[in-house]
Amino acid sequence: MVIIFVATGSHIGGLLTSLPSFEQSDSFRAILININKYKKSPMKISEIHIYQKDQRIVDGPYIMSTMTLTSIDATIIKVVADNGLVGWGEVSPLGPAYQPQHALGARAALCHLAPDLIGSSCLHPLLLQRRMNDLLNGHNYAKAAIDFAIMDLMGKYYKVRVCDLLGGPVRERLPAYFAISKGSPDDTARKAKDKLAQGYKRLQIKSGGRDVAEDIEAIRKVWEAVGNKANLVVDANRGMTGSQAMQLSLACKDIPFLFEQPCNTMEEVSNIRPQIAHPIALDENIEGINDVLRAISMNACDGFGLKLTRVGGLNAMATIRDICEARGLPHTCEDSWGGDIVSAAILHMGATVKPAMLEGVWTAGNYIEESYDPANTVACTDGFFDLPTGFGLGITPQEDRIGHLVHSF
Ligand code: 0XW
Ligand code: MG
Repeated sequence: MVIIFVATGSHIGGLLTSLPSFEQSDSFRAILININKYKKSPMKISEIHIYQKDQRIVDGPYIMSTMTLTSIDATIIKVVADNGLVGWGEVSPLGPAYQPQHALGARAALCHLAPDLIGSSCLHPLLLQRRMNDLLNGHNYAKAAIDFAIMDLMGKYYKVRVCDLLGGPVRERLPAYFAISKGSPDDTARKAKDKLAQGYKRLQIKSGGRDVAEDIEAIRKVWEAVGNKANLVVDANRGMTGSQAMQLSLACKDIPFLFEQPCNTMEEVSNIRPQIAHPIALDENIEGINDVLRAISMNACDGFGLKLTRVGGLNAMATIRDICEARGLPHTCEDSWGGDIVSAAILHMGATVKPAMLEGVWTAGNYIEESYDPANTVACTDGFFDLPTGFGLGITPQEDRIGHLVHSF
């Protein structure tokens, strides 16, 4: 006679005392313990630790149309699960004025969320996202840090990489692009030539916030320097009026480039779109899934510059990725700034994007003086990034490299 028991952990003890002798033997206990081992016990959040780190900008300052930066205030989070596994997250807003994201705001939001997240499952990112939305409206950028850490934990738990959890990588090497900090036309052209020689096939020229004639001269000199050996992007970071953007585009209509976020609002950009000579990508206007749907409904652009933390993290970005693929809208995978943790998340996301849809990936690695995990640092070689190989994000930050602990829950 075969007795088949399906016992949960909590009933094993009682069951054993009431069973005939064999069933009270060590061999039967070993079988039950094995069953219990394979029962997917939910992994729960047991601790959340928040670190603050100042990231000095190497070769700075970093100059865009609306600001000049010399250092970034980064927030790193360490989420410890009840089985001892650790997941890492990070958010590094590009200063307090770039967008409605602020380092102090990120830490305030995380301090608000953390106590209620203790005890939550680490295996259900969608449920966690909804829980966070119930607790705090908006603040996608702060919630993204939690999202990164949970995906990191899930990967470690299931012994897979984050890109596997996001649908699977289409490649192991990701094409990078280089953003040239705003400078003189000659300096910009020299840097463009230098970066092309280093293997970058997509070059972003910063414009706006100065006389349009100087922007036009910089674009012309870059075109003379690199020609069509690289895909050119002119990124105004919202710093132009519609008339300035039209003037620039029409003055350079013989030069192919993608015009990124020329004006401040989606309405201004969609107004000029029919009158200019270049395809348009929206960047700063995209702060979540709904903004992508609004841009599509307004027929406002031809693609996007997508920042992982701004839109809410990896899972939100995966939804946007699929919408863009369905509508043939190429995009980047990037973030405003960030160290190895953000960079790894960018690569894992970028690896799942259909190649024809990926404009390129960007990380702040070139501008950051020390990595969180020197053994697995995310680095660009010959214009490409190698996808991390370890489980989860594949990054193991060293605690003496992630700044100082500011809050623990
Ligand atoms: C080039 N970036 C990704 C770096 C800075 O965050 C700005 C941003 C952009 O595209 O504007
Ligand atoms: Mg941009």
